[in-house]
Amino acid sequence: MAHKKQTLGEFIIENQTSFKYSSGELSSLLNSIRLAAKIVNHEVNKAGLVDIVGSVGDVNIQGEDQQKLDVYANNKFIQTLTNRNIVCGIASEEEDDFISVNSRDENHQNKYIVLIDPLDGSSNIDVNVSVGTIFSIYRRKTPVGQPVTLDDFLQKGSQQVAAGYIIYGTSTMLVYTTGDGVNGFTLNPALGSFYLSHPNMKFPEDGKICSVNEGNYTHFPQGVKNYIKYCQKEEDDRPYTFRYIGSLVSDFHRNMIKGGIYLYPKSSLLEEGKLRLLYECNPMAFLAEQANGKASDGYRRILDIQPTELHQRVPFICGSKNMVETCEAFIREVE
Ligand code: AHM
Ligand code: MG
Repeated sequence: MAHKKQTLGEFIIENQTSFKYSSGELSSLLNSIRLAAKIVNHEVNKAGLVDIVGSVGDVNIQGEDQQKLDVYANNKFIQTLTNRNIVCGIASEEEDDFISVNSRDENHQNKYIVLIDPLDGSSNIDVNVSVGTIFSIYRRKTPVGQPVTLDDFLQKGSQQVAAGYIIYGTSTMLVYTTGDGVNGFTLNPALGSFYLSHPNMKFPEDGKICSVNEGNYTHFPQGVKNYIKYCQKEEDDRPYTFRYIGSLVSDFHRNMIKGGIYLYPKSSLLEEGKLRLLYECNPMAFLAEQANGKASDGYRRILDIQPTELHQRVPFICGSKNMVETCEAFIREVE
């Protein structure tokens, strides 16, 4: 007999009590992300139809052109999170500084802070390739009653209470963890509801997919070059397949389902790599570990890194456990 599929809303409520700080606020916060995801999804789907793609003219803190949909997604998530009056602070990859949510939370009673990459992989929008939203949730460190400070945002990834992503792909999915495994929900656009479609997601321990921008090969450290050559060698179960979408969320999602490794190493062009520790690497690392995978900068567990600035970048190696460990071994062998 076919089972009625659980909606994301039902799942959040039913799992609320298993969450150690359960007070309903985290559920409410996750629900506001679910709402913003639907709104942004609607807009992303229209991107080819209306004149919404293209640079707005602004240049963000990373020195990149901002696309209109980035701005739209950024505003929608911030607006939705602020309106619900659950968060005390928000930091976004698209904002220079963190936002202290004073407008609603005058007495600074709210406990949660959110870090968000509202539209990751946005260079893929104008060519109809999947993009994503990445979010990361912490409890504040400063006592309730005081305004948030930078320290609230510079917490180690291991302190995350929840993290997830939305993938705007052939179908739209919301995948998240609250530290008790990873679950994936697919949006039924006709009904406007997310349904549990991928319960308890796990990376296979080994994989055969390697996702890396090989255009940067000559600039990679020797250990990374050696690992790439190893992946390409005809031996045992190799060569592996190389697949690179250029949208972290999509590459991660595919590798989690099929088994694979994603690499954005440091290079002579980008000394710290490209990806941001707080908005991209920490949430993906939390998801990876919750799904039996692994995430490292080549030497250290991503979740153990003490952040020193909001927009900090870090080399990122993430995916099936055995593949990440082999890659780390190649990197260590050289240095
Ligand atoms: P963005 O935040 O500007 O979109 O950049 C992050 C994206 C990742 O999603 C993707 O994996 C990577 O940048 C691709 O970078 P590159 O084009 O250098 O390979
Ligand atoms: Mg990004």
